[in-house]
Amino acid sequence: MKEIEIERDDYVFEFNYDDCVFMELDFNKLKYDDFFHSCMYKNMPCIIKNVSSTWECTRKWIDSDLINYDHFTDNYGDLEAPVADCNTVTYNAHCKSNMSVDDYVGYLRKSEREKLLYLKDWHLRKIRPNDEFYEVPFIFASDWLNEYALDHKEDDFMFVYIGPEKSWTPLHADVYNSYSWSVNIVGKKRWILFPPLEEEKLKDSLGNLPLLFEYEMSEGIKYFEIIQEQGDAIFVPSGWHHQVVNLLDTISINHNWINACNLELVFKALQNSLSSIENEIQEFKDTPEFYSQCQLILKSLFGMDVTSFMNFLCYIGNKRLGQIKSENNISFGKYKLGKKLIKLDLNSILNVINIIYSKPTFLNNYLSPNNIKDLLYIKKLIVQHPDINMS
Ligand SMILES: O=C(O)CCC(=O)C(=O)O
Repeated sequence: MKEIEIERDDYVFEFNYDDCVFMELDFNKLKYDDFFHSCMYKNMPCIIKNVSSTWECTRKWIDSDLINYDHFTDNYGDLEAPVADCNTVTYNAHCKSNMSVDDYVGYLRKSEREKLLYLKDWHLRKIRPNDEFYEVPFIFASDWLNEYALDHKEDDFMFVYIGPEKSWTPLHADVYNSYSWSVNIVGKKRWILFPPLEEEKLKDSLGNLPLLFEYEMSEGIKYFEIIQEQGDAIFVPSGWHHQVVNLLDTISINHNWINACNLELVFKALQNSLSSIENEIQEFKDTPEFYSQCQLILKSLFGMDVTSFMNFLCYIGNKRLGQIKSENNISFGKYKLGKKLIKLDLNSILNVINIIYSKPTFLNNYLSPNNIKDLLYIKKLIVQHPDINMS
């Protein structure tokens, strides 16, 4: 079993986007520590070549360098999948509806396609858990978000995307301010990525982002334009806005994920979102429901509320505390988490607990007595554990 491990244990998280450069790495030569240092820990994007050559879907989903339509109708035809209409927009997003894979492939097969339909966010791995059509690359295996979803049998963050040439995804940052990775099984994509806060320069006077960044807007804006070829993975760091266009008929596999390296960024994004909501509805500040209403709005805008974040944090914290001594520390059924990585996980959790404790209003208004008890318990165990504290 492959172990994922960091070699050093003195990581200090600092992000400097002023002189960021876009890196290209080769999966066949890559060590976990290299990816960890150059990308995850610095929150910098990269392309990783040659990721999917051994995957079953690379053999089965491609026919003469194009999508193998028959494979999809024969194996998945009866399944339903969400499909976005790239020509129809409501509330700054594409209209989405469900379609059978048979009907969608029927649409793709046509030489003249009147519409521009993009099948996306399809939970095929969840629907077919025994169908091992791809492997999570080891560099992306420290993934608390999908670990939590799988352990709790909740909706996961692992998707298949199928889009014809010219289909596109509007400008956005990922759910919860998470990382994402995406591998092209077949086809080609153009990505435009913006370092955090560059997107502010694109907003209109009401604070709205455009659906798509156009090159005419590029004056004074820092961005990266990246072509992702077949077999390439792209790593999209936390809080980097991005937009994507399929340059050929393309299938990709995409995950969103959170781990020790971006936990603080996720928590800060949640807090920022909560502060904006509080400001937005401040005239109700003296009503007894104010904070519960803020939580409800947070859930709908950010995707998760404070309670869900605390449950997630405490679950991973307790699990890692148990894993420090045990051998029961397997990720995605095939990667063993190294001891230094587990220590790093616990230290990042301790760091966020300390941030929470430095904000008494947040603590008093949003945390339940049980949340507070759980956080204190985890903090005590981490601080007192002879093997954990890295500082
Ligand atoms: O491939 C696409 O169209 C969009 C993917 C994306 O935005 C992501 O994985 O974060």
